Amino acid sequence: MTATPLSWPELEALTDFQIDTVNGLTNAQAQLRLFGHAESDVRVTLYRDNHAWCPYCQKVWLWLEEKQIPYRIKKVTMFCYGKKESWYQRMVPSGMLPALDLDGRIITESDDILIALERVFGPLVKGMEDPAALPLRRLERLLFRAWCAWLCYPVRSTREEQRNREQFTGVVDRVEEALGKTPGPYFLEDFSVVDVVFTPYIERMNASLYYYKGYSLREDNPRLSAWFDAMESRLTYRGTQSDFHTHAHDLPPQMGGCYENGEPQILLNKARVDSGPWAGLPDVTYPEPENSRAEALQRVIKHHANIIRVNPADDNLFDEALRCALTYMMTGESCPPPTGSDVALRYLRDRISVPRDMSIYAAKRLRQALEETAALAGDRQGPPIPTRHRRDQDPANFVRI
Ligand SMILES: N[C@@H](CCC(=O)N[C@@H](CS)C(=O)NCC(=O)O)C(=O)O
Repeated sequence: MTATPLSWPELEALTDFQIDTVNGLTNAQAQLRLFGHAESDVRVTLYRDNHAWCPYCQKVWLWLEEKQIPYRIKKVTMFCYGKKESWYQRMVPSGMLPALDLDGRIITESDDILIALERVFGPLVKGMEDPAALPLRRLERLLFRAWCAWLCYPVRSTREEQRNREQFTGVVDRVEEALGKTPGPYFLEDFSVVDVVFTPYIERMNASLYYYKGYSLREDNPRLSAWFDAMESRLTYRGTQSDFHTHAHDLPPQMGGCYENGEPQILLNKARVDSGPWAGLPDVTYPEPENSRAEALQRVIKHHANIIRVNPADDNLFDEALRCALTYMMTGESCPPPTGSDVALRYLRDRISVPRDMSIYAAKRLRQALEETAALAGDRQGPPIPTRHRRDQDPANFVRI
């Protein structure tokens, strides 16, 4: 069956998705988190990136969410996305994120931020400087360095590539061993600050190595796999969780480059991440929530004027094409978009950012609907995603109109 595109009001009638950003589940849109407290109880402001992507911000974010500390969120532009806000550079001259205002005192460096928060609000099960946490924190940095050495530098020979890979998997074996020392899935007896410290980069390693090296961290290592599953059982983590596509394309400018290794597996992996199907990728394994399509639809409707404005295509053409994709996503009926709209639909497909725009399953649904609708118009791809900067995502261009 084919359908004609629904109008915006008709689409709006198909979603009742709503979240309480302030007191509800962990989400990337909130500017205030109260967890049932009064606003006058807020002692903390977290300065973080607009894109809800910065790994060091995710660490502090997850900690605050787990401890349910009331806090405000102020979003700042990262250098590779656009111009850093001058008010922020006056406060933090390096412009680095995250920063935290705790009772009027500005703290930078994510580890120092967590230590300062622990002093006021108590540890997250164990303190950052607890003798049980310290060796694991060192192991996390070792893993991080081995990952950078493998991913972020060009190699001169396959031997060098192999050595880098072995150096990384050697540290992964030590992580597996550390996870094996406790009866449960976490690094210590219970979920703790140590899991929070490991989370941002393990998530980014899983995505980037799958995409650039054809290596599946989550699938190849049983204890890390169980650890990921345990993390995904936490609604806090789910709210901060990103997907393979977002990481694969946000990492290169931040890391100064990500280098492919030319293995046949990466061609398959890259095709999956870039063109789908997105369902079943090992970036998420908890069951898909029933409202993921309704979420994707609500998020697009809310920002549709801007989404259409920033798309390089003609506004009317893309308005109709986008409604075709959304109609298909919600009704399952194929809805042929206007001729020539394949590029415009794929431009958006390539620029859904998780969790900034929507949660991981909502993004998979939307990417899939955009791709399948684009395929009805043709096989032209959008302009390549830049690898040295992401000014195509400059927050200044998305200011509400
Ligand atoms: N050691 C710092 C590292 C923080 C860091 O590298 N932040 C990056 C983002 S991931 C940053 O703010 N870079 C400047 C920018 O991108 O604007 C920490 O732990 O907080």
